[in-house]
Amino acid sequence: MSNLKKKFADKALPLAVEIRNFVKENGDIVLGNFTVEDVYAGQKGIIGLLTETSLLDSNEGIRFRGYTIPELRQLLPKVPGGTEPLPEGLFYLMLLGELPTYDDVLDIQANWAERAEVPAHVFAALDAMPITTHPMTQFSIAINALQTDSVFAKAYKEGINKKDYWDYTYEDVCTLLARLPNVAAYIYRRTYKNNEHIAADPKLDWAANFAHMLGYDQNEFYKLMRLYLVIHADHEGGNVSAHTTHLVGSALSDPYLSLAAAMNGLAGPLHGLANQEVIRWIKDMQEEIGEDPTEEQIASYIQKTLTEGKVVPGYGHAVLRKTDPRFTAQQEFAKTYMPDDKLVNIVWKIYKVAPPILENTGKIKNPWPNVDAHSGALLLHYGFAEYEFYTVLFGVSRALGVMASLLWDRALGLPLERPKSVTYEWLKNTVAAKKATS
Ligand code: HAX
Repeated sequence: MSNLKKKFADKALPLAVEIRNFVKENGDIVLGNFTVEDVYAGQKGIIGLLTETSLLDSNEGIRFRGYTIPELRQLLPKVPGGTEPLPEGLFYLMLLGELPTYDDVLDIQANWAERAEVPAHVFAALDAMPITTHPMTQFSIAINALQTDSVFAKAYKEGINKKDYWDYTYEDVCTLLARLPNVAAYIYRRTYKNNEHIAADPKLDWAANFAHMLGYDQNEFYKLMRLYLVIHADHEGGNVSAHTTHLVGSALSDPYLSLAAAMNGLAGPLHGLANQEVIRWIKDMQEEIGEDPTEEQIASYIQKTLTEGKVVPGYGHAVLRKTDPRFTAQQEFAKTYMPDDKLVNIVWKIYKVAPPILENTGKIKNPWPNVDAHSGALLLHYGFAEYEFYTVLFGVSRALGVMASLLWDRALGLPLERPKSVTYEWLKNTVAAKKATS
């Protein structure tokens, strides 16, 4: 058994017993209630999910197992002489709640490298798709195609004790995470680079190897990829991709099926697709106004977007109420490596101009930028211009968080998710009955 797997079992299995006892003892304690508005508000703010890997505060932003992004940039292991944290280390932290050593990260790297070979039929499935298929659709298809190797699905079919679910899930999670960069790089090279593929370099870390297979071998791009894959990894449990993983996984769909479903959610423009939409929106603005729009011109383009009943991509959030620290981390990276980049400076101008305009609408709850407002400009700086691919990069990263959470779901024996829905008729009758008695 690998070190990480043993440490996870030592931690998770006793905790599952402790939590079961805690719920038995305290299950009747009332913690909240719901209103009529809640029924229509997309469950925002309703506490009904358990996610251990990260927690989001609306003003401060995300903490991964208690650590902010600036803290992670300091504390997670880096390659010797490196400046950005390694995402494998974040996976370890999310899984165990402890900071890894560099050796722990090397262990994960070696383990994932052994599992990374993608079965040929996955590439054949991709090759059967028209080249114009959106990269996120290809990504979802590829993850479903990888499912043929699910050891959880195979073991379940043969019959396993529920106490062992976590074990098979662990194997699937590690194999899936090991293969995702290869699959994603294949989609990129197939779609945009003449089907000319680049073999993995096992000497590189997970993020740098991904950059290498995509065809971006500059050291600075490796750094960007490490940072990118860390900051997009998790955002507590209620966002569409994390929640979908948990929901689909709660039916004991294996990690492949759960992640493919999550990626279909990430592919929505209000969620992960916003990163491509930001660049598309800026390009459209440049086409209409010119390469280097002034602040006044940007302001009127934002007004026009709102008047046309469209969203300004990269701004707003269902939980956050301040600038997303993931935006700030990327801005800091840009200030270090590309302070004079034209597109990056447009992103910064939008940051200056957009919040007061959005706030003045009186209805947008969060006028500040989210993670997607900045990421595309960084990629474009290095010549990574195929913006329809950007959400796949997000997906590779998001897999780290949601797969760590799924593993906890199975270790804790969390049940099928099945919230109650009601009809409008039910609501009207219940409200009328309540009013009559008050
Ligand atoms: N531009 C224009 N209108 C916006 C807006 C924006 N950036 N953000 C919110 N609104 C509008 C909503 O559409 C809603 O309008 P209606 O009442 O007419 O339906 C109103 O303001 C209230 O919305 P809200 O309560 O502030 O926001 P929600 O929690 O409903 O939605 C969203 C949060 C992120 C979906 C929203 O802010 C949005 O659409 N932003 C633009 C798309 C985007 O950047 N998405 C990425 C979010 C981060 C993420 O998940 N990354 O993957």
